[in-house]
Amino acid sequence: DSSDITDVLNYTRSNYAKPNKEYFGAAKDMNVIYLHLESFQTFLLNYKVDGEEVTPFLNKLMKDQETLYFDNFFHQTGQGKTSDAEFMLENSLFGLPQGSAYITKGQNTYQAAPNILKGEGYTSAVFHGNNGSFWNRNVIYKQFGFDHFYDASFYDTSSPKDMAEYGLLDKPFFKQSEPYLKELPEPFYTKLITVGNHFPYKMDQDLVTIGKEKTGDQSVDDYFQTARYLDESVKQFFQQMKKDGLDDNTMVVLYGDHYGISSNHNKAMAQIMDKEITPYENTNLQRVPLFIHVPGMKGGVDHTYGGQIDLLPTLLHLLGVDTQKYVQLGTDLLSKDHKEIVAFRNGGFATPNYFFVDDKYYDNKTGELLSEDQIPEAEKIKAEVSEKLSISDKIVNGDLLRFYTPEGFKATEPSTIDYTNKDA
Ligand code: GP9
Ligand code: MN
Repeated sequence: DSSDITDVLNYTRSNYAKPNKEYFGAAKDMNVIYLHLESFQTFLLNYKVDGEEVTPFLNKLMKDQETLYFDNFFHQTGQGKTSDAEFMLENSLFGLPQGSAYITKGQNTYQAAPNILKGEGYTSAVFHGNNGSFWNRNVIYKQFGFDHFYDASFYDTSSPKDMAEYGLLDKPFFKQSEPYLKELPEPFYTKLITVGNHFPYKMDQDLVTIGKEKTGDQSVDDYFQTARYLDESVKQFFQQMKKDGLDDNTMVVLYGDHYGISSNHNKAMAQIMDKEITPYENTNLQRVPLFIHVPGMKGGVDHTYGGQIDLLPTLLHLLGVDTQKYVQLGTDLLSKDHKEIVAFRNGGFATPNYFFVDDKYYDNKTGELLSEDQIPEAEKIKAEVSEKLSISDKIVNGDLLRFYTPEGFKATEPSTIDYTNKDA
């Protein structure tokens, strides 16, 4: 009931991490573009097939002067896969332990990024070359306050060569998104969701520009080809932005949504990684990339441990927006108060010192199994992780945000939002 919101507010208030002065407002009033890198795992970066880099563009971006690259960033998704990743990014709330909150909690009240940023003068939009109803997006996006949703009906999907299993391939998708993006009033908050690098990673051989791997496991071997295509698509997108004069006033955030290669493929992955994929190594593989490119900002490689739940407060602080009054479960990755405990959806966790996986502890320097009594703080961290997850579940299951409206926050009435394509 409504008294539960008091516990929630006590929790978020005591876990608040104040912004880092060096970065607060570094992207003030800039446009925001999220590039959702489908099924993209960190191990792809700097990986070579036949002596050739799979992701030359992203490898360069890692070293860019104005890009922060996080090499200890993890996905925290569950069964809701893409939708869980989106849910965390828009709300700083976890997806549910079972199913997808996008589907079962599509009518809840949220304090999502589009509505928060509307208060700062932003227009918001999502671009995705698949049907709008997939993952119930066309319903929940209204609850989040997205002004526009350019789904498949806004794109030319008539050429079979341009199509992947889940919609328009990334190169034509970025190309066809250009006119819509240019039309948006600035500043804007947007996300472009790619689909080309999706299981089972089959790609038209005419579009392929790098060899396959040779483990004999089809999806593992082909993964590098679709990842290369995604890398080229992202490069194309950056070129488009430059041409359109968006490069000097836009913050671009690129993130991997979840793993692409599941643990069913550990035998082939052992050949790729050149080591046995133990539960410890499997957890290492749950890293996904996070790039934050801000014109004029001092970049570099940041080794902070964090996850998708932490992205919204990080983003808002870079935009110079105070987050203290919002209910967010993550903390700003750049804050000195950020705690390096990455909670996984199943109760496991990763810290710079330990991994906790399937009820077992591993030393994160050596990968060795540890017993609980070798780690003085184990109980405490485990309890913190389960509290965080259960607070999040309480909020989402109880639709608790309807009982608390932060001062000055105003959500757009969902029934006034219309995503139908009038020209279709
Ligand atoms: C489809 C896409 C894929 O629209 O976002 O979702 P996933 O299968 O990765 O959860
Ligand atoms: Mn996905």
